[in-house]
Amino acid sequence: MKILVINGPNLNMLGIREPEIYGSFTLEDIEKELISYAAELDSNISLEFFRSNFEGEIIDKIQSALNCFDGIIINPAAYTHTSVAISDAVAAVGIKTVEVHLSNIYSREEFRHNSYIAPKCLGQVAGFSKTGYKMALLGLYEALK
Ligand code: CA2
Repeated sequence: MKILVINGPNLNMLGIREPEIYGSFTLEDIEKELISYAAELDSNISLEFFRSNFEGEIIDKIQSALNCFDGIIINPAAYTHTSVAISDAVAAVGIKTVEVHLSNIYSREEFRHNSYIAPKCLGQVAGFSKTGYKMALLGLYEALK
């Protein structure tokens, strides 16, 4: 089972800035934990990680997943609230996708309450910090196996 994990803009700043909102761990910490968790769940799970600040690169990566990946975990970061194009890409490839947010976007500013991408996803996990990525993987795994 091949799972693509996509992280959007500014998430490379984790562990460097704003620890009071996003925690003091790095994106690499999240990726390492997810690799360990995947191995615990099922040795047949393989993960590939991709991170970009650019909307078009994220769309290219989603399109390239067609016929290559069984599932996608995506934290689109700020593009969550703006990107019809990423939403269209997720719908176009038809790959089961789970949206993740470290923070609870519904308890933050009003503009963060809408996701253009979540309606095209199997589900959304928000507010559980880095554990959310593991929750997303478990949900995808159960849906795909
Ligand atoms: O809670 C999440 O995971 C978000 O996707 C994070 C985005 C935000 O725009 C979404 O509304 C919710 C922001 C990512 C920025 O990450 C930073 C990490 C450390 C320091 C500064 C930014």
